Amino acid sequence: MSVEVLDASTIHNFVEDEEAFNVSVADRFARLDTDHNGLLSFSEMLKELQTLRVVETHFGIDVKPDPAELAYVYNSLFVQFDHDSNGTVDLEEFKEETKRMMLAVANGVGFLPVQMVLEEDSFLKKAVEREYSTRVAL
Ligand SMILES: [Ca+2]
Ligand SMILES: [Ca+2]
Repeated sequence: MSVEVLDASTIHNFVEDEEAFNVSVADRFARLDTDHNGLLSFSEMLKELQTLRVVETHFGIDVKPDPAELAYVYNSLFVQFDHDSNGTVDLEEFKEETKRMMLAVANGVGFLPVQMVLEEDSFLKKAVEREYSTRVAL
């Protein structure tokens, strides 16, 4: 994990850069799809859902909720990804929902840069790395 400074435009630029975003998403999808059937089951998605850290960072309080509560949260997140409710998440659903969540984070962040603790390898971290690399290119 590392502490990075980001604002809404960091996230918007990343999501709107179709190529960079699609590559990151496809790459993550392939790694999560451990049985390589092109679909993510709930157990395959669980690892990704855990990195979202929705529960732990809710209201800025670092809490460890009980397992039943967590299972409920992960289930409802999975349902959010599974747009056609067929019990699995395909690449298109994964991409759409990841994008939606990133934009929701961007709305929450707003235009003032904020410091966030980011997991290595998270999409937000990729957004920050992308911004650094374009800055260097300029
Ligand atoms: Ca699979
Ligand atoms: Ca589905």
